[in-house]
Amino acid sequence: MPVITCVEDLRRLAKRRVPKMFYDYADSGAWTESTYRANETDFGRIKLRQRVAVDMRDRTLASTMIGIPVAMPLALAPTGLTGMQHADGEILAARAAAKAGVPFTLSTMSICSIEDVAENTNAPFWFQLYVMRDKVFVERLIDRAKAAQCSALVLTLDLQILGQRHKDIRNGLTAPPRMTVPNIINLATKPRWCLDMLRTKRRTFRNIAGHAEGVTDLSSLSAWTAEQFDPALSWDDVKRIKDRWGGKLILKGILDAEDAVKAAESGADAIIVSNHGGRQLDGALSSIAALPAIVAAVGDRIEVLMDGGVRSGQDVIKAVALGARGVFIGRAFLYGLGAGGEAGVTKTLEVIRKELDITMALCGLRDIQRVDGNIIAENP
Ligand code: FMN
Repeated sequence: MPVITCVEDLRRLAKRRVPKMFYDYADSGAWTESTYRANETDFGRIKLRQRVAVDMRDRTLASTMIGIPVAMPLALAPTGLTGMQHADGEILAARAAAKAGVPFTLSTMSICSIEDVAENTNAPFWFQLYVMRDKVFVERLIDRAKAAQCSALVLTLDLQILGQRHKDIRNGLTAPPRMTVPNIINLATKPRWCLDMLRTKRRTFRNIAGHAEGVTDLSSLSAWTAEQFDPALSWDDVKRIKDRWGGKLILKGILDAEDAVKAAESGADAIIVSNHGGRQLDGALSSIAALPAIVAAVGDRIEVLMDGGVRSGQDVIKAVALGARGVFIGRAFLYGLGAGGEAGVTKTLEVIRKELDITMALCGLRDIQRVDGNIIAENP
């Protein structure tokens, strides 16, 4: 792998190695992408206080998320089609996360199934659930996550209806997918990706294929998937799912303080302040901008986590300073995966860890669990 010093280096490398339709799927947001961009740029507006002549020896990044020890306050976010950034992507990312001591979250819409990841890794992972119209399928999925001993369920609430991304429509990444001539020509320029893909048997939504009623082939699979997100999702569904699961529950996709209050009342263990990486409501607040009001509303009642735009250790520390117990990274690890498989995800995590450690020291702190709003500089 060439010299990598930051997540942006991995992004550039992934862009060269991953077929355009799948690279674009990761590196895009809804419509004008204004929220997608704001997720990143709003972090840049927050400035840190530089401190000097304080003892910076013996630093620690260790913390907990939902009571689970983590080597740094960061987890891998659930991302659909991860096995298309790199063959067996979910297994490779889960292994890299386990080595780094941080949680990996498997998406409902993953290529590798719950069982694939459980059989090919040896650390517990978290499972992300979408609420589908097919209640029997959802219940079975919860039971499968339990059987695989997933240590938390991440229930995503901000996808009752699919947002739209221009790039996916143009690239033919729709249901059913369209194999356009430019796609085929582009694939021919990615021989390594194609070879890896030919070597694996995991090339479809394996949580769904063979498990959902009436899904027998690729075309019935894509038709089923397209119409399954449940527009009638309610807080009663959250309760029903919580009861069936019975373990640690995280509610993902909260961006509004009123919803955060309802989430806290639901008895979940944590919420993730998130706009789905700018992929759903274009024009919504960035996650980091939404975080302080949500922490003020429910921070004393429920653990608050966040995701969206985290690309560096500085971003992690800013989110923690504004009240997040931890963050999730989506694209940052997908770029690593596309750039270099498991080694690439490891690189993402090493880069962010190093940046977080140095930033914490330069802010005059040795323990990540003591980071608070004091490290944020007032804007002049
Ligand atoms: N969130 C889910 O809850 N389930 C998914 O299946 C899912 N798929 C995603 C696929 C891609 C390619 C991306 C980029 C995000 C996806 N998300 C999904 C949202 C992420 O979990 C997370 O909220 C987002 O990526 C955070 O923003 P970031 O990419 O800027 O770190």
